[in-house]
Amino acid sequence: MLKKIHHVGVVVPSLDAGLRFWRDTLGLHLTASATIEEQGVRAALLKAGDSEIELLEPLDAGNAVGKFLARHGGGLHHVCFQTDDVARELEAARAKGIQLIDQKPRRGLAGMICFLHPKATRGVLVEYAQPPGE
Ligand code: CMX
Repeated sequence: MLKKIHHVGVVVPSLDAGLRFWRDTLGLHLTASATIEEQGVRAALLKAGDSEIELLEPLDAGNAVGKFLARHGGGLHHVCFQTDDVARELEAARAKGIQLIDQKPRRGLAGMICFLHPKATRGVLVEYAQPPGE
């Protein structure tokens, strides 16, 4: 079951500059940050009530997030739904013929995650996440 919006992903040119606005100006609490080499990003999660904002800085201008930054100058990148069983949600999406990016869940900053292709949703990149402890 998709329980709630876990986070909204936002691409920023620089994580430090992003934190200056989202953490220091808006006052959101930083809960986690990491470099995720296999995704080619530095990422940070900031708590906003029951949900979070995930800031993403590309490590390389040529990767997918780097191309997004070059094309749009940053901004809203994806929406992530929380689930208690990411593998089951991924199988359900596959069974419905939804175009997938990930064929199986993998580890991300928000726990075990997978992505659906934006072409399947008419332009919105969707992530499912099963946080640790779910
Ligand atoms: N939202 C909506 N559409 C997007 C998009 C996004 N965030 N990023 C790219 N697209 C669209 C482009 O507009 C383009 O559309 P058209 O073909 O209509 O022009 C198409 O996808 C291809 O764009 P691209 O720049 O050539 O990008 P790629 O195909 O290399 O990659 C995507 C696109 C979605 C497959 C890739 O971004 C991906 O695999 N994303 C999932 C992983 C990810 O985003 N990781 C970072 C976050 C990590 C984390 O949260 O842990």
